[in-house]
Amino acid sequence: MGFSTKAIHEGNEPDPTTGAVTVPIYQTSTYAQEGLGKHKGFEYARTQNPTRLALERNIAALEGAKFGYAFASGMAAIDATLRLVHAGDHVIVSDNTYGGTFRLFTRILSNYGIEFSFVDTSDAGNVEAAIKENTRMVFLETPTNPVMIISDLQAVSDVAHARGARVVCDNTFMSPYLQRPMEFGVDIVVHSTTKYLNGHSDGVGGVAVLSDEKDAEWLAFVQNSAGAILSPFDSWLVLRGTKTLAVRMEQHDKSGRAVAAFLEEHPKVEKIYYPGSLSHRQHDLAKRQQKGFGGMVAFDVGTLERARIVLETVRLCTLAESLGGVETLISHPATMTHASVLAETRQRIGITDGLVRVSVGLEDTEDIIADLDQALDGI
Ligand code: P1T
Repeated sequence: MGFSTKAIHEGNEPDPTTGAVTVPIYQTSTYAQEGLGKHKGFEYARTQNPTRLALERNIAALEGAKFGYAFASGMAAIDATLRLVHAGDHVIVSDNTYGGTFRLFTRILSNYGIEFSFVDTSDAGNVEAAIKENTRMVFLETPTNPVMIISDLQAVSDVAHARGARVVCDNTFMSPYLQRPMEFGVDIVVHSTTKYLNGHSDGVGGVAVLSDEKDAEWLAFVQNSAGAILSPFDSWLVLRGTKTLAVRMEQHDKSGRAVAAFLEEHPKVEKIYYPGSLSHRQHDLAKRQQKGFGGMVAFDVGTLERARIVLETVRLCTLAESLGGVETLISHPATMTHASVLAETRQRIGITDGLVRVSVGLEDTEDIIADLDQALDGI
């Protein structure tokens, strides 16, 4: 079955009671039971909900996983996934992740005896060198938010598995349409469904998918015990979103390439970050493990003042955090999404005060480019 067929049908069987072709929003907190221990597989809505279950099956199928668990946000999905490690365990993390991931690991989870090493995972050799006796997990984000560093999924998985560590990949920037990490050996894929999977900027959510039965059992236990579940309505919104994921990603990718090519030639732009560009040092690796390059483009205009002009002069693009929706969003990572990353780390990985990030939306490509052009003219 092809990707779009799965996206439209997996988990989306017509409703058994009415025949409704879209999965209903089961807005209920509990379910009537016929007798003690006798029920239809649904007892209480934190534990099971048919709308959420449909979404979990849908995204698991798209990533090529057996099991999926949906959470109240991308961060909740990442937090639940980290419950697979315990006090005394060591986790290796890409040194450029979404700022919220860095904050969760360094400010919260490190208080519970989990040790984190942040390394440049774009070189699998760095991962190998950082592995210790107690390393139980390698957490990758690829391409990274916002400077689009790529990690070699197969090489890192090989290195980690040789030492008995699981590999987790945050696949938010690509979506399963453009990259399926499990095909390269990754064990667990996490997403902020807030982004491309929902695709319409109208719901916050997250998901973790995996195939290992024991780990899946534990994640289900964590989902039910800690309770950071995705609501039925938000599950339904994401289910609706994934049906058009393929066509949306094709267009995000097409416009992303065009916007990157425009920015690369622009005299006011000092540097661009886009894996589809031949100037990206990992262009070949991106081509090997991704089906496209997507709609996320970052560019450096040199100073905070110049960045401010661009961010405040755009008319069509909206100055806002988040990404992956139908509308083009523009943001300033240093003060917005990555403000919680140490200043020294930000400088080292290229999140300078002059860096601007664009989530290229689904408006007409020439309108997006014209808007960026007039904003850059303001410099
Ligand atoms: O916002 P939430 O649904 O909790 O997802 C967190 C998250 C996780 N992983 C990646 C790669 C992300 O980009 C995010 C959220 N990112 C933004 C809000 C942003 O503007 O980059």
